[in-house]
Amino acid sequence: MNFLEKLKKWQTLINQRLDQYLPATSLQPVQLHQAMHHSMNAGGKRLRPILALAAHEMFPSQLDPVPAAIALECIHTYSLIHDDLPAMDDSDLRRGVPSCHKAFDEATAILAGDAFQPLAFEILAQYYRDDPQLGIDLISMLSQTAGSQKLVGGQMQDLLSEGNEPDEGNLSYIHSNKTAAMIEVSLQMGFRISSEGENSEKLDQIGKVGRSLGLAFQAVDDLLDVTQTTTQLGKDARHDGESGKITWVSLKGEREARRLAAQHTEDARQSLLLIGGNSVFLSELMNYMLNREF
Ligand code: GRG
Repeated sequence: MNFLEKLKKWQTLINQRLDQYLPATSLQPVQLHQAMHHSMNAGGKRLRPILALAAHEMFPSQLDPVPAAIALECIHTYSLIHDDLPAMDDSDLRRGVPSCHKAFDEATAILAGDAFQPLAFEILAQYYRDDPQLGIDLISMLSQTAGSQKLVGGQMQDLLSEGNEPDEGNLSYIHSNKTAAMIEVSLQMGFRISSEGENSEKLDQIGKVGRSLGLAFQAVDDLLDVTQTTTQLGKDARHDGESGKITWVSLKGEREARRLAAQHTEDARQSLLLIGGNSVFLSELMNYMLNREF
């Protein structure tokens, strides 16, 4: 199986298994569950779950990494739903379909995002209960990442910075926390479930891979915002500039943003080499993420 076939296979696996973990749309309140399904099934790339599966594959274990992968996608999807709200990024389009508050209404979108958060932790508690230490570690890793000093903190700082003078230190803080933290924890959670998961040095090292990869991912995201169309992206193009957001492109220009993306990807690759194991797919995934067009 080549890289793209395997990527597709894993995307399909995640999409199929997701149905098992999400409350059915027939359950009360139907509108809330429909809103959750609307955003979750709108066609995301499932990169964070796939990063978790790829990190697990480096030193495979008998344990199933898919529930952890799905917990990650729950937190990611909540963050997208809330990011699109009028009080935040005010985006009408996400994953090629109307954003949750457009398809439903603001209150429903807030609640759908809210509901994804406990769902993520419930999935981890349920599916790793036979290994309580593993379950607690996974819950701890994901809750720290989703919290006020990482994902939520990065988002807060991003909102506070709109329209401000560009500041490189501030931009690094935002990107490290709003974007890279979730990529880092995706690799770390997948790795924690692997047979080397209790090796704290290697767990730190895969975190380093994730930080570099996350910064590369954000630089590519900034570039795509100015080079691609709304149809290609499935979300509003040129949105960053219009909302006065500071990005690597607005701060340093397209050329430098491209150089940074390549440099961070190379840093991630060098860090990955130090871990060993089967990193063939993860290494190809890094290239794919660097060269992605949406
Ligand atoms: C609301 C707490 C809170 C956080 C929001 C996700 C986020 C933080 C903001 C979205 C805006 C943005 C451009 C973030 C950085 C890059 C990013 C997370 C892009 C979206 O991820 P993809 O491309 O999306 O993996 P899909 O739809 O494929 O899952």
